[in-house]
Formats: sequence, structure tokens, C-alpha cells
Amino acid sequence: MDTVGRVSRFQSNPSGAFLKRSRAQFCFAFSSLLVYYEIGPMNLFSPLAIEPTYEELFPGAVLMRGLALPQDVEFFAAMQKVLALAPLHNTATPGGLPMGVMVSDCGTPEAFRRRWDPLNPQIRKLWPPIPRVLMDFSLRCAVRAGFPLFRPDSCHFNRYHAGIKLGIHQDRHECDLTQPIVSISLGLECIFLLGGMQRTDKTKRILLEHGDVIVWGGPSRMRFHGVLPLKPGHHPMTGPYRYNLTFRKVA
Ligand code: MD3
Ligand code: FE
Repeated sequence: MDTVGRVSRFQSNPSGAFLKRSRAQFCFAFSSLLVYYEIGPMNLFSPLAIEPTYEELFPGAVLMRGLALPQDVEFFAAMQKVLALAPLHNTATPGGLPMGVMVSDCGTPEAFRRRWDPLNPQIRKLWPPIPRVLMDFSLRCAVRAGFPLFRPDSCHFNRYHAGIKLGIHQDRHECDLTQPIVSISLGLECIFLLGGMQRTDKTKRILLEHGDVIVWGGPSRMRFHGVLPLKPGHHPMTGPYRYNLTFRKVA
């Protein structure tokens, strides 16, 4: 398998066993003491026991697997609150074709005005603000990856289901390209394609799973990228969906 992903992450576990991030547990009562067991090789079944990685895919592109896991419930709840105020909607490709990905956004009025889409005139309401927990986390991700000056003004949400993909593209509509983009994956896994500065450059395949974070900055900010059609599946938190959150400074 030449996809960068699960295999390399889990091979580094000392037990050598293939570990899933689900948790198996049982309890029993023993002379009025409640005894609590986690089943598994050592304690590695606990999601919190798997350390995040720090992988520089290319200069400026840092993958931190599992970094969002300890706060995944909080982040998902914060996103759901935003989506209640700014519902997911369909979008179109630059060529006007319908895209399968459902999207929504939050952020400042300035960012909203910069992004306002004449093709989607029904969206007139200003965006809700970026929830505090998400803003704080995105700043910490950027600092870790070497971008302490990151000041996002918006967060864009993508939701995928089985069969939905995102074609190869560049993100070049933001004003200040010295600002990185921070991306968080939640829910079903996907295979992410990371290319070069030309659309036709060969791409690297990267498995992105629940809780993975990537920071895109510096010389990697303009790399072409996309997502292969999602495999059907069920995730305990997100059901049949994969969500991706991208924090940006757009205005
Ligand atoms: C690489 N989203 O919303 S996030 C997008 O998984 C987008 O939904 C994908 O591409 C998704 O524009 C990928 C990762 C991402 C975001 C920005 C990048 C990768 C990037 C900018 C430069 C290079
Ligand atoms: Fe993109």
C-alpha cells in the first residue's frame, strides 16, 4: 500500500499489533469496589493514549495525526451549533456544475463579504462567529506547525458522504497567502491527494482519519489537492459522513 497512512502510524506501536481506535471496556463489582478494566494490548486501545504525530509531508505542510482526538466531541458539538444557524448547502464547481460536497461557513462579517457568492444569493445572512473552542484549537495547531502569526477570520465546513469526491484544485482566493490553512478531519476516513504546484504534477495519497490535522503553509500553501470518492461506512460520531473544517484568513 503506497498510501501514507494507517499502516505507518500503527506499525510504530511497540506491541506491533494493529490497533483500532475503538475502546473495549468492562466493569465488575468486587467486595463493594468497582473494578474497571480496559481490554487490549497494554493501554493502547485508548484514543487518548495514541500520541499525535508530527509529519512534514513537504516543507510547510505538516500532518499531525490524531491531534484533534482529545477534543473531538467538543469540536463536533461546536460545529453542529454553527450548522444549526448556517445550514449546509450544495455548491457548484467554478464551471457551474453541482458539487457533491455540502458546505457551510462561519467567521467575521469581513470574511463573509469577501466570500459572498452571487451564484448563491439566498445566503444573505452574515455567518455565525467561529466558536471559541475551534478558534483556539486552530491557533494551537498553527503554532505547533511553525505559524505563530496565524489569524483566521473564517472556518469553512465540507461534508462528504459515500461516493462524493473533491476534484483537484488550488486554494488561491484568500488575500494573504503568507497565512496558512489549518484543516481538521472528523468522521469517516478519506484518501486525500496532495500534488505539486501544477495541476498535472503527480500526487501523493494520504489517508486522513477522524481527528487528523494538517497545516498548509509556506511553500506548500499553493499545492494542488483533492479528495478521492468517499468509501461508504459508519462512524460512531458522524454516521455516514466525513467532515472537514478549514480555518483561513480570507479578508
Ligand atoms: C493543501 N478541503 O475546502 S482540506 C477545501 O478534505 C479543501 O475537504 C479538503 O480542499 C477536504 O478547499 C482538503 C485540506 C487542504 C486545505 C487547503 C490546502 C489542503 C490544502 C491548501 C493548500 C494545499
Ligand atoms: Fe482546497
